Amino acid sequence: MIEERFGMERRSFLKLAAGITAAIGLPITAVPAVARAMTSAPRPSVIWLHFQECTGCTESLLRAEHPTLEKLILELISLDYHETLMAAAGHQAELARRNAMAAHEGKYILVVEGALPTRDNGVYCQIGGKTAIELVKEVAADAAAVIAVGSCASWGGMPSTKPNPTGASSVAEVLGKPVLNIPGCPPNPYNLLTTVVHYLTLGELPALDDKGRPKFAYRRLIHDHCERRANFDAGRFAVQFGDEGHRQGFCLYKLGCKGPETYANCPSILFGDVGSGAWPVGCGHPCIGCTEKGIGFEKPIHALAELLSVTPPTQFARPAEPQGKGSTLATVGTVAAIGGLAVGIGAKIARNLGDHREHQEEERTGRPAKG
Ligand code: FSX
Ligand code: SF4
Ligand code: F3S
Repeated sequence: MIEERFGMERRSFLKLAAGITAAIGLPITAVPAVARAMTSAPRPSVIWLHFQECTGCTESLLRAEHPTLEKLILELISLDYHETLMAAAGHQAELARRNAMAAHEGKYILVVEGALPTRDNGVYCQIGGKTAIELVKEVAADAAAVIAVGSCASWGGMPSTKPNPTGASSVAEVLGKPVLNIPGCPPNPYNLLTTVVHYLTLGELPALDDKGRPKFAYRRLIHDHCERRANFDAGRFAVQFGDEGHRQGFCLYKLGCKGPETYANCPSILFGDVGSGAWPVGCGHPCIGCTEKGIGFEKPIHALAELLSVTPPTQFARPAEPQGKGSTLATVGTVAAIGGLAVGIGAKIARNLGDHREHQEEERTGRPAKG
């Protein structure tokens, strides 16, 4: 049954259910309850609206492989309106939306993908003769929950980039009330899946942070669970795309990586189910902070990130390479233990960054740097 319905073996399904159970913070004994909710809870009706966006959120969901995530998500919900996926068009599509709203009044989930233009009474995005603002208010009025998927819907994202000619705004701003935000451009589909399973299992949405994001996915800095973090702590940086440090997989901080000021679980859950390294930094590109309002699409890609945390995590082995003048995790740990804690580590990091600035100066001028 599981094989047919979800397109995956029972064993893989249980493994996935166990992963989701852990992600939503339930004990391992809750795995059967989560699996039961996934297989037998009534499928909630979902109305999915699209506004100013690139449809990358939907695309990243549909193109996920192994297990076929889209099959799983589409099996858990009853997707009654989705402009990209529905066969209906025009009046038929409008009818499908109205029918779903009437049949599941107060019980359906509204998912919004894309920002909403608010300038000039919202005329820059209209569907079926209604502006995005009118449509989202109408559908949200009787929804049991509203989920903003992607950075555009969560905080304006790409369309709200200055000078923001259309006044692109988030769902929460337009509705004037908090909604559940799953930012990312695109967001990781596992975070939507986990949110849906949380709702099916416990009958409520997961706990949110102060930006409306589920804590299970956005409570930690990317920098604190990045596989290159030991290189950061050791002062080993790529300084140019394609240089030796870049080829060696060193830290991308100096190329503008925003991992130190961006909260998301990208390095832990990866993208596309193709194995390790399948996330921006893993592929050699600095994180642009796409999940973070005020960072993604706002801070220049090469601008240095603010270091929100300087305490090294303990889960990574220290890098084995002989290069670099920085400390090892062990010495950093000792510095912390001796009493400097973040201050000592901050000084260490500052020194590593300083070494690098000298190096850049030497490269620029061709002369040894002073000091
Ligand atoms: Fe936005 Fe989603 Fe970026 Fe694109 O639609 S979050 S532009 S990936 O697709 O809304
Ligand atoms: Fe990883 Fe970026 Fe932090 Fe370097 S700065 S450790 S690449 S998140
Ligand atoms: Fe976005 Fe950075 Fe993750 S760019 S996808 S938040 S690594």
